Amino acid sequence: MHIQNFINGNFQNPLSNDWIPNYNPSSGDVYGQIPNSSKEDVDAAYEAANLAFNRWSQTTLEERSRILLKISELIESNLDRLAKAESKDNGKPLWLAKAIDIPRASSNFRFFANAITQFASESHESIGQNAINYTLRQPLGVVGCISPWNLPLYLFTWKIAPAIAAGNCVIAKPSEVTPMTAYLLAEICNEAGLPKGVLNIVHGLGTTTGQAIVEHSEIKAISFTGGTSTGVHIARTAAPMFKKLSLELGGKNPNIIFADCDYEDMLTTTVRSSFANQGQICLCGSRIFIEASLYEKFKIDFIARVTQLKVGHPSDTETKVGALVSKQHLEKVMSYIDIAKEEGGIVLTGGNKVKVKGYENGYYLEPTIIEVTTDECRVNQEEIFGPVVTIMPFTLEDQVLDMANKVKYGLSATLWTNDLKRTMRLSHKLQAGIVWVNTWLMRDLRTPFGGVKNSGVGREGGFEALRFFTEPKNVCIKY
Ligand code: TXE
Repeated sequence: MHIQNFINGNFQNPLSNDWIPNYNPSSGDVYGQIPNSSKEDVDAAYEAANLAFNRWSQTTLEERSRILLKISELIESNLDRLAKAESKDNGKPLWLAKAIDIPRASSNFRFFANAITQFASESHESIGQNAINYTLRQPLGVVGCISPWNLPLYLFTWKIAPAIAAGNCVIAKPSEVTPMTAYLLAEICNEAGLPKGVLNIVHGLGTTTGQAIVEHSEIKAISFTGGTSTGVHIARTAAPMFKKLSLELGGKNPNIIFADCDYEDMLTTTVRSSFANQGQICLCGSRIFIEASLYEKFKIDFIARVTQLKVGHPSDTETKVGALVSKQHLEKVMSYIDIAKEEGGIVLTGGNKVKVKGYENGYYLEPTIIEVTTDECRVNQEEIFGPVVTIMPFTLEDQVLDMANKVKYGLSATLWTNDLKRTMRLSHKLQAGIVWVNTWLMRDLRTPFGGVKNSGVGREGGFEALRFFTEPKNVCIKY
C-alpha cells in the first residue's frame, strides 16, 4: 500500500518518486510505502495553501465551525477503522487507540470548532485622549505543523484544528514512523467539505520534508512536537526568519508520592502514568520518588502490579503493553537499561525483550522498574521514552523538590498527598508547565499545555493555541 501526499485536495505521489518503507511494529514487517517528499512537494503544498488563504481567512466563523464539527463527527463514525490503522502503525493496544487516541482527535476538532466562536479580542479606551484602541486577531497565513509518532492522530489534530479554526492554511507533516491516520484524515477532510488547499499533508523524513517546511521563507509559524534536539535544530533554523514557534519537547517528569496519599488510587494511577502507551508519552512520570516511610510497601506492591501487565499483540484485548514504535527506538530504550546497570541501578522487574508468539520480530519490551540510589544518574536525567521508570526514596520535602527540579526538562509533575499546604507549596515551586495533584493526565482542553526549560516554549490548548495561530494588531482611532 502506498500512502500519498494530500495537496490542494488531491492525493498525489511525491514528485521525486522517492519512497520510505512503513513498518508494523507488532510484527516487524514492512506493510506500506510512504512518500519521502522533497522541497518541491513542500513548495507545491505552499502554493495550494497560499491560494486558499484569502478565501479561508474570510470564511465566517460559523462556516469554519460547521466544517470542523463535521470533521469531528466523521472521525467519530470512522472510529474502528482509524483505531485499527493507528494500532497497526504505532504498536499501541487497539483498545487504547479506540478509547483514547481517536476519540481525542475527534474532540480536538469539536473543541476548536466551538472555541473559535468564543474567541474575542480586547479594546482599550484611551480616556481623556478621545481615542479607542482595539486589537485585531488576524490569521498568520500559511503555517507548518509537525507532529511525532507517539500519539499520531491525537497530536496531529491538536495542531491542525486550532490552526485552521483561526483562519490559517496548513502544511502538515506527521511522523514518518506513523503516517497512516494522517493519510486517512485527508479523506475525511474532503468528505467534510474542507475547501481545497486549507489543509495540505506532506509525508516524509524530518531531515528532508520537515526541514523543507521549517526552511520555507513564506511559512509564518511552526508548531512542533517531538524530541528536544530536533526542537533545538528547528529553533536555530527558524529564528533568523523570525517565524513564530511553538515547541513541545521532551520530558523527564517526577512522580512524587507522600505517605499521606490515597494509596490504592495512587498505585493504580502510578502503574498507568509509568507504562501507558508503552511509556511513550511525554507526560509519563518516569522518575518516581517515594517518601521513605512508604517506600518498602510501595516497592513490593508496585512490582506485583507491574509484573501482571500483559505484554502482547496490540489487537489482543488483554494486552496492557503493546509494541514499541520502531526497532531503533526499542534499541535506544534497551541501551538505557544497560546504562542503568552500569551506573549501579537495580532492575527490580523487566529489562528484557519479549517474544510474542506468532510475532517474534515485533518490538516488545517488558515494563521495567529500576531502583536507583541517586537522582543524578543518566537514567534519572535523560528522556528514555519507553516502559522504563526509576524509583527511589526521599525523606524531606525540600530534598524531593530539589531532585524533582534538578533536570533540564520541565514538562509535568505529579504529586500524591492529602496535605493542602504541602500541595500549595510544592505546586508553586515545581518547575513544570503542568502539575497534577492526586491524578495524572486529566485533561481539560481549555487549559494551557506545554513545558518550561528544555521541554519547550509556548503553550498549546484553549485560547493559547488560537493566540499562537493569530497575529495581534493594534488599531488606534482618534475621534
Ligand atoms: O523524534 P523527532 P524522534 C522524544 C523521545 C524520542 C526522541 C526522538 O525521547 O526518543 O524524542 O524521537 C520531525 N526539521 N520524543 O527521533 O525526530 C519528524 O519527522 C523538521 C518526545 O522520533 O523529534 C517527526 O515528524 N522536522 C516527543 C517529528 O519531527 C523534523 C514525541 C518528531 O520527530 C526534523 C516524540 C527537522 N530537522 C519523541 N527532524 C514528545 N514531546 O511527545 C525530525 N523532524
